[in-house]
Amino acid sequence: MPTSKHTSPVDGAGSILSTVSGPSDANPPQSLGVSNPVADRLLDKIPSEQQLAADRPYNATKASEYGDAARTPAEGETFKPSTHAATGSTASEIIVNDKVGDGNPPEGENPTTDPLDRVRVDPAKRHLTTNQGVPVADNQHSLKAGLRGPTLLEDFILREKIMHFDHERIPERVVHARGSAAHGYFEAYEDLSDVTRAVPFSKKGKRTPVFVRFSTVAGERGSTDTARDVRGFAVKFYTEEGNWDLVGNNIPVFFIQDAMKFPDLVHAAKPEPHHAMPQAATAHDTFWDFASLSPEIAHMLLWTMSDRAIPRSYRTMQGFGVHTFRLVNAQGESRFVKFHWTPVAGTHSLVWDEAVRISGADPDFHRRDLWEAIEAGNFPEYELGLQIFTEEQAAGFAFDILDPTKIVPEELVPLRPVGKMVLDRNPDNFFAETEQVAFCTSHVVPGIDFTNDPLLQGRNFSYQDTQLTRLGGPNFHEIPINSPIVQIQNNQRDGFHRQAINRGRVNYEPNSLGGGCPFQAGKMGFTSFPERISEDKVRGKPELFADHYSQARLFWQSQTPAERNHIVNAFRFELTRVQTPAVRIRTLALLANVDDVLVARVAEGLGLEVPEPLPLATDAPIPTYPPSPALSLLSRPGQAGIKGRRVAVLIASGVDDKAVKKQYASLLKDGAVPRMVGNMLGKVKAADGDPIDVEISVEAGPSVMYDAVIVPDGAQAVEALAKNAQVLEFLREQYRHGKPILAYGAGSNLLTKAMIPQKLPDGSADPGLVLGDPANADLALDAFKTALAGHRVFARETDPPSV
Ligand code: HDE
Repeated sequence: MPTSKHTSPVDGAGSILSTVSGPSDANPPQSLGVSNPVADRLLDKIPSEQQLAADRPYNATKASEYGDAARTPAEGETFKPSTHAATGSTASEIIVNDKVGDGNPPEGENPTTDPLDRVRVDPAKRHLTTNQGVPVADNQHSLKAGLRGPTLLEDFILREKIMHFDHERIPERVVHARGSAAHGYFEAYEDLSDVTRAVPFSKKGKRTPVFVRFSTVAGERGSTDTARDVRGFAVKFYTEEGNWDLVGNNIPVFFIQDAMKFPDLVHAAKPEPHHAMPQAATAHDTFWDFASLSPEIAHMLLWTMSDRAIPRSYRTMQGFGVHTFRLVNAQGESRFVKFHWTPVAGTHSLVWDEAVRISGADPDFHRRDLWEAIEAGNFPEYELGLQIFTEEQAAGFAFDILDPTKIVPEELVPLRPVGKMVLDRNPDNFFAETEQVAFCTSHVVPGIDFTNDPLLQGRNFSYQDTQLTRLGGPNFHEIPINSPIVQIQNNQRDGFHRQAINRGRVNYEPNSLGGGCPFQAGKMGFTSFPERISEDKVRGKPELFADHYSQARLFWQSQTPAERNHIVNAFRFELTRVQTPAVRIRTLALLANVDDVLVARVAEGLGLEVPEPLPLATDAPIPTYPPSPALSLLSRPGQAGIKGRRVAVLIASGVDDKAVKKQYASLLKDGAVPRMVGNMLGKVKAADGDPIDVEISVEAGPSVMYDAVIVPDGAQAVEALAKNAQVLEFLREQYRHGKPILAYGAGSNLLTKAMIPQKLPDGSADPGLVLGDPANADLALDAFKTALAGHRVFARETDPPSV
């Protein structure tokens, strides 16, 4: 044992002033000879740091890392330094200036996780600067050698501005490139701690901030919102135990059963590689070639050819976690769970002809709708429902719960409503938030765990990996929208765009020089559910995955007649655009395994015979299911009434202004969004009273922008409107797309001119066509509102359309 002890108060001071070597064992010096605040802190720092190391003679938790003991990880040991200086990087950290701060280094703090306000930038009363903060005198001109001379390389202001502009784009997401997002919160209805320790469910009324991004899958960043496609429904919960990302879709199943097939699926669905067409569409040969050779896709195809793939709004579509996940409680008990989001506004979709026209009229249709709804305080709401079931229940199902092409029918495991999500704030900046948000299925929190669904397992790699390229490095968690609301503390360091300035020299664990911090959390931390596995290492799929058709059939049989018609039409449309006859026939052979009527109708639409069905992948008996009404879009009309519905009020000179304004105000009062639509902008002269401002022309806001239309009374107005073929087309489209139409008095002449039938094709009364008596205007308006709340009149549809 070294025994040397200093006798003079400065003995050993030189070692404290050095960064290499020192006495073997010594009392610390009492003085460094000089005295100033930094040296005084150094005099405290080094001995205190050395004491910290001495306080930890060995790693006491080491033994707990082995065998059964490792199942419950021990909390790391920590040691309190005698001075705060001990764990600092430098004694000079107390020096104060405007850049380094107040000289009072925060203990146990990571301000990169503070609320977003810390990075919201507002230029009020500020002059322009460069990125180095240099005031910019002239933002109009580059620096030239003479007014007519060449631009000088010296112009650092121009170069910085152009350089930044040149690099404004980042790679778009390889899938789900087109999206829109909003902030909000999730509020729990009840305490679910009996089934999960996940904090968002820990007590009734608990609110957790969320950021939600909705997206299409196949289209590029600037593609249309209303393409036929699956919609992403990704929710980031900012919990007190870290971020939980529930990265779901608006359809509860998926195309494939193993992550290995994802690149093939996406290549087949994206524009064909030789000519890069078509954009945002599966209606082309390569998709259907792949699909018809991958019969596990059958169930998903039924969903994507249904109206689910053309939602009316992000506010009116469901969301699903798709995979089976686990819930784990504080006792370590696990149950399986499926996540369902159900829109309070009901599930409503577009019709295909309308979706196609919207793509031209307003490719931002869904983005605009979400933005406008939130700006108006009409906050989109979704109820979260859980299907919770045990391993024993799962073992009794006719399908494998690890197969992402299967649902758990609600008749088998009902939905348990557990909370509500409200989206109540638009982002400040699309790029900083919506574009830079990074969802990863591997972001889970204690209480939520994975299953062995082979798609989910692959996703857990993919999402983190893709951010490296998209967001430029491993520090994407520091981008403000991605940082959690709780501390990030670990020994990960450096990399592109690192923002945290880690204090101290300790960047490893275990350590003694940092007092053991940050230490492992032990049982309060995330522990994986210890599922027992004893199997051969293989490539392959479980046998039940080989049933490709029973749930596709269940879906088809659960649809209303109108929904079935739409599915047939969608197959017909997509396969008509396909050019290779063999691909069409093979797809029919696939559908022949789903339903005889379905395949016969699609075949007829293609001018083909129904071929022999594709061979089945299994001899095992195929399960049958009773129809599930919950699978029809019409089973969830919602509770929003006419809130958020857009109504065109057609006007022209001669309109009865009092009546029109009254209808307008009444719709507004019920939360609808009326607009005065005319031949062109400007004022129209009313029959009596004040002129009315046209808000938008039929040209700029065609029929597909509205959920319904009101045609006013007034012979002169009707005559003016009737002269505009766009108005007549407007009304015909309203009719064709099943939308409620209210015509007062002479307004019905406009309907006649547009050749709109007054009865349904089967001769019965049309509930969406209200011919109002101007003398009894309120009665008609009420009938119109009821029709509007009911969304559409599918009974008008004929194939081909008669209007
Ligand atoms: Fe994704 N998916 N995915 N996916 N996915 C991505 O991650 C991937 C799958 C979903 O708004 C990418 O950050 C693989 C199913 C949504 O930012 C990428 C597989 C479901 C979003 C990726 C799947 C989804 C993505 C692209 C099969 C529904 C958008 C950019 C193994 C449950 C999230 C990114 C947002 C995005 C990979 C299958 C939903 C490439 C490998 C199943 C909502 O990592």
